[in-house]
Amino acid sequence: MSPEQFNELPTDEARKRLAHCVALADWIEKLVAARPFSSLEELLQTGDRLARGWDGQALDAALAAHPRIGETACGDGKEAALSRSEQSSVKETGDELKEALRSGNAAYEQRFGRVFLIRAKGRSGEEMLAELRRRLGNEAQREQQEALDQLREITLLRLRETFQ
Ligand code: 2AL
Repeated sequence: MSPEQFNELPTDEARKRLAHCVALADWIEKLVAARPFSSLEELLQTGDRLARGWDGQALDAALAAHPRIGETACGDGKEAALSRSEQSSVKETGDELKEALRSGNAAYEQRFGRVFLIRAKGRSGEEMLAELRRRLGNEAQREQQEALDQLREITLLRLRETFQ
């Protein structure tokens, strides 16, 4: 789909075309309402600007669509397929790393009360484990901001792919 085609869609259809980017109806609504876009860059910048308004509540709501790092997303939806492709680097890693991610995820959930979120695309399993361990040392407010930044990166990657 091109930005021009997106501009022309009925509101409901336009919402559906963004549904896999993030499980936040408000962000989708605002991006659809911001049409028409004169370029892909403008569309992406608007998506980014809107995502910078997310808070802790938005983070908790959106996490529902992000399986743990190292756990294959089930389901045949577009979102699950995206998640599997984003996390493909972990699939090829060894059992030791998978186990380290599993116990790191558990420690993170105990410490912060939500799933560890990281933009997986472009990162190896080792890199994600190192980030998980580093972020476990964050103070809660700082970690919430890092998680929100990661959520924004994932969403913008998915948005970009929607228009290719
Ligand atoms: C994910 C996911 O499914 N894709 C991605 O980039 N990150 N999950 C997660 N817990 O961070």
